Amino acid sequence: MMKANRYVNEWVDEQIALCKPERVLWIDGSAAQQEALRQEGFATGELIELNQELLPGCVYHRSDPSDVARVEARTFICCENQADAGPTNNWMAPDEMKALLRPIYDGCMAGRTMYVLPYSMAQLGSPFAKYGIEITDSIYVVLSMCIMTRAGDSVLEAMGDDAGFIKGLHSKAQLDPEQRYITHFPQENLIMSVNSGYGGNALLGKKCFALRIASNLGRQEGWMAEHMLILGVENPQGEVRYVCGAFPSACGKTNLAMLIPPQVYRERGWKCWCVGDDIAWLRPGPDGRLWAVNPENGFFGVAPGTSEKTNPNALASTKKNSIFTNVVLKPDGTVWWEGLDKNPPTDALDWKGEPWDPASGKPGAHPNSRFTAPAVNCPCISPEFENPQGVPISAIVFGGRRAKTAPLVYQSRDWAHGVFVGSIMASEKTAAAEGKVGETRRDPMAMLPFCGYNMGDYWQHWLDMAEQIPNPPVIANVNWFRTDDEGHFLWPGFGDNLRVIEWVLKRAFGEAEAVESEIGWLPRPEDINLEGTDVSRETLEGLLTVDRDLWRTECEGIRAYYEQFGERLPQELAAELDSLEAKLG
Ligand code: GTP
Ligand code: SPV
Ligand code: MN
Repeated sequence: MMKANRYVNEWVDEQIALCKPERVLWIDGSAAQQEALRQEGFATGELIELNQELLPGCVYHRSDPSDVARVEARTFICCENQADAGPTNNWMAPDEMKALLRPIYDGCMAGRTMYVLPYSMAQLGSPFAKYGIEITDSIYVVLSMCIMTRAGDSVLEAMGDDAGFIKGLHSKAQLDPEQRYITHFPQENLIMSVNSGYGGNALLGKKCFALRIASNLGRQEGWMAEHMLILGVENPQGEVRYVCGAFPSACGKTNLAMLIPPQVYRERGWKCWCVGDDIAWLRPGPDGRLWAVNPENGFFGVAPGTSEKTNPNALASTKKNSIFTNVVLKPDGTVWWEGLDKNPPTDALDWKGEPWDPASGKPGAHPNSRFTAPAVNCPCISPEFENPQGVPISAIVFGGRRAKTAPLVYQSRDWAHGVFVGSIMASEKTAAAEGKVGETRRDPMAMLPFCGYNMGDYWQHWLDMAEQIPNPPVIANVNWFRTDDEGHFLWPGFGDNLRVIEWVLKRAFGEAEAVESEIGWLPRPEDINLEGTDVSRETLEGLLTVDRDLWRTECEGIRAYYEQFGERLPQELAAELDSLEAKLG
């Protein structure tokens, strides 16, 4: 067992004194220890073993029915000044929050084991890498973090005598929704999460560290932490170009990241490579381009809708050493969810563990049920996935679910206009967070729930980055979710999204045409390859229209949204909005 440095030990000792566990176990990252934890989880019922012939190394977990998604209303940024958290974050003063949390944590691990988990976000030793310690009382969290990050002794070794690790204290406590808090102290690199055991609330390396804390670090240190997938697109000449994509939760990042080219593309030699499906850390490189790594080591993907047809690479990733949460459990020890196939099982248990009748009309899997799968399992994982320097980014696409307003794709005129395009993103709400599904909300850069400081300052940071990247990626907006008057999607989506990405990447290299519109550059219909689809030219023309009336209304919404940022709204963005309104007349 590797010895932790004294800063780590001191902090862990303080948490032991607070949480009063019966015992403490340091996670070393070994397969033997993980197996022992699995066995313990089976014994306590925290985990259920799945069919080891069909799903070797896989386990099943149900979270508490009150604990199935991120809780944005109970997520806080605790910095000294409320203005620094900004109007879009919940805020409490650090001392006040700590005083509130102390009695909740006091003795919360009595009779339980405290697990101390050293982990790295990004490849160990990479210039991007940052280290963390997560303390937790959940075996499910430990095993999930062992998939999602690089964890164990090797991290303590890489940390050496450094005091600069990110501290994360997590306890399931009583899973009491009334006492649930997901809190961040950016000035202390500290995360405290209590009374939840699920997803982004509890796997502290993911949204809490790699986005909310890391966005603060990035601002201080001159880089960016973003809610983005990273996709490598190899053209028939064998050249691989990389694109990042920021879409809100449950809006298609995992699907685009693991895309399989349409048949006509495959026949010509196109290939796609997944570098990351949820988070990108981006730094300016010595060549003036922006370089990205995926700081994670696995996928925490939405299960419903994942199928052999929509995302075979994601499905293949889950076939071994994976965890399934809140899906349907079949009597043969395998799993099912809505959209997997057209044969809902009979005699199965639903996500709550109750006998499930597919004819009941109730979903068997929770809409935010997920798989946790190692990145190495993914058939299309990029050969550059482990590259400590990351990959050079040629394009950034923003996108959301917009039934009407946003066209299939448009390109920004330059970096500042691209920042504007990201800042005005909006999307219809999904099941990935608590609250009403379907309502449109503004979600700038898909970072609304994840930006760890004032969103106005964050936009300024984006604008300022331009100075460090003389050779910036092009920025575009995409929308796979435009519908006809009956609510049917007009664009086939999934693999066919490559047709749009191809145009965006060609624009980045000056290889494709575009026409100017009020909102930015649009492809001409002939610039999007429709070969092998049943999308008509007329449908595509419809997908590329910009409805001036809708956009005028949109501008009113943007103006109202911008207003809440007051002085923190960058001048350049205010000017972009004025200019858009002027163009629309
Ligand atoms: P998080 O993990 O929550 O950040 O989500 P994500 O952005 O990775 O979303 P994901 O790829 O898991 O997709 C969520 C849902 O969107 C699934 O139900 C998909 O089937 C659906 N979806 C993804 N891509 C497309 C698309 O191109 N068209 C349509 N119509 N649906 C899509
Ligand atoms: C998201 O909601 O964007 C996710 C899932 O990726 S969670 O880890 O719960 O944040
Ligand atoms: Mn996400």
